[in-house]
Amino acid sequence: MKVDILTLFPEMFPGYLNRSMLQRAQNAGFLQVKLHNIRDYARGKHRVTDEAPYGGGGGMVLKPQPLFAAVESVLDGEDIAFKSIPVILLTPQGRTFSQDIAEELAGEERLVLICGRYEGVDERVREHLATDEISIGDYVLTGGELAAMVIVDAVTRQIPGVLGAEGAAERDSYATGLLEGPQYTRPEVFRGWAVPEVLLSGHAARIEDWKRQQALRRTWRRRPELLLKTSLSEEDKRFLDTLTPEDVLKAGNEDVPGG
Ligand code: 6GU
Repeated sequence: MKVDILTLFPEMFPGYLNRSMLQRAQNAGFLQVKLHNIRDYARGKHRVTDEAPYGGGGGMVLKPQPLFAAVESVLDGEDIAFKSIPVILLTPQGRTFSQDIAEELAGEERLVLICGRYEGVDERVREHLATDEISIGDYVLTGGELAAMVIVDAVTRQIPGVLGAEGAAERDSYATGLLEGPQYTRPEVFRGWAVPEVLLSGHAARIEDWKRQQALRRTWRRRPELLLKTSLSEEDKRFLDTLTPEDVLKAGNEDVPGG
């Protein structure tokens, strides 16, 4: 996949993108990221990229000209005319990013991501340049740069072959539709807190059942609405039936963050 990122701050990206899984994905040819400084496409001696809004109201608005010029330089006219390549404006007003959207975008050969600034982007960019608008959640960020990195990360994990262990992406929280249950590593006892005995039993089937039940319990306690959207076996349902509201109270909400 080839991703072009249009931003006023290209220097924000390499520290995240050129490490770990994203670095390996690029070295192995699964991912190619090109950063484009919007300012390079602005006209005039001062290369102005934003100006005060018409009608007042304060703040600054990204001008359409540098953004259109940048996209037109990155894509050819046909791609733009036929909207064959997603041009995604990152803005708090966009549709909320999710694992489903990550999977959808992983099917594309190319993406163009435009990092907006929080004060605004000229409406003609939305109407006549962007093919999609995405937000990463209900809070306000200073700009779309973090959102672009979030999207590149989540999408790259979905590209077949990127994750080493076969099926690792399928096992992720949200991909299974359940939250992941607890995990432990060495030592067996840390400051008096022991690893659950079943995990040391070497009994593969019992361990798998336990992990599934832990994931079901944690999802039921923290994000019960996810259970309505995922596919559950008869065994899953029987296990969930054993969980009661009292069970949560008795557990002192140990499974709820801050609970
Ligand atoms: Cl994509 N941009 C900004 N500025 N704030 C956000 C966002 C994007 N997603 C959530 N908050």
